Amino acid sequence: MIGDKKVIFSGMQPSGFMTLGNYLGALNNWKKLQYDYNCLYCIVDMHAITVRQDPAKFRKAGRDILMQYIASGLDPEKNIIYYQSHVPQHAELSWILNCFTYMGELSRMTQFKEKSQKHSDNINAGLFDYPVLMAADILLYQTDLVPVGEDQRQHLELTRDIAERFNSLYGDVFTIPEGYIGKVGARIMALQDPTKKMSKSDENKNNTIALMDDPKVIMNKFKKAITDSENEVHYDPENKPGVSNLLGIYSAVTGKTIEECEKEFANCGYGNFKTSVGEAVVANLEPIQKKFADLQNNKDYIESIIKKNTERASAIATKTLSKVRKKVGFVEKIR
Ligand code: AQP
Repeated sequence: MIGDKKVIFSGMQPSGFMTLGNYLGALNNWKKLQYDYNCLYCIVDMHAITVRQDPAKFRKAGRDILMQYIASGLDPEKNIIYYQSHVPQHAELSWILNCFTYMGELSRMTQFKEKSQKHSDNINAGLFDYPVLMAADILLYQTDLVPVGEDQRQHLELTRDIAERFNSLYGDVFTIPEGYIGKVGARIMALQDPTKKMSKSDENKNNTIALMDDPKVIMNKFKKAITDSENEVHYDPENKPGVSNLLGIYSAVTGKTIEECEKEFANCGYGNFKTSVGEAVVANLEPIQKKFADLQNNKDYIESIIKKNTERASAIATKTLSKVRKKVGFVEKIR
């Protein structure tokens, strides 16, 4: 708890340009949480270097994501919005927690197995250790709740195990976090291959809608989206993954139920359907794109936000870390 509100921690990797999937699946929900919780929304750049990044593109993506957080409606006064690499306590706690985590536990992590297959030329120790850094992110802020999708559930379980192990040795140091089960955010699939999720790092840009894509580009990508040969708009993710994905997107951006959307597009050919989905997305993103452009022209404001929020995050992180250092028996620092 901070004050009288529970703490929520979540983050996003600047591993590419933020997509409609990131927006509808994560940010859109984060926005709703900011009124009822004390939220930390981190840009997890240290996690992102577990796969190779081009430094110039990575820096730009990192800068943009912070502005996109704000442009999408996250209030930087209410929430703590900051870069993981600006608060070195993440790395420090991560090292300490490494010494309380077993190789066997990390070897069982599904994401590690998947990512090592995908990046078989670069199976680095950071990739293996990713869940411990994530545990440090969460435990540093005495987080109560972590909004996690299915793919991160195993990492949260490990975080809880590490925290319980540490607490059983040293007393109540860490809050044991729980998964935040809220309204499930839409899971958005790749436009050209609707059986896999839309991802920032996808090399085929026709698979993704970037939050900052030009309206013409967005319309074109929707026109090219894969559907099927039935020419009938109804929701059936198993047999009609392309159409169902487009319906899911339309429902998420308009706030209409899937049933309402199905009715709206009954007897409407796929061409018109795709155009309507594209137009709804363009309309939804327009105010975000406008706000983003304003923020880009306001460097001083952005810098002040970064400075203030790093200090706010550091203050909490320092408190937890001092306690941890004392508990494990490190000699006190002389100030
Ligand atoms: N397609 C998606 N639909 C719904 N939600 C999504 N998220 C990501 N893709 C979709 C949610 O966005 C947040 C970002 O998490 P992340 O940046 O830590 O990593 P990720 O989930 O691996 O996102 P990407 O875009 O797929 O990145 P890359 O390409 O680097 O792997 C999470 O809350 C996630 O659920």
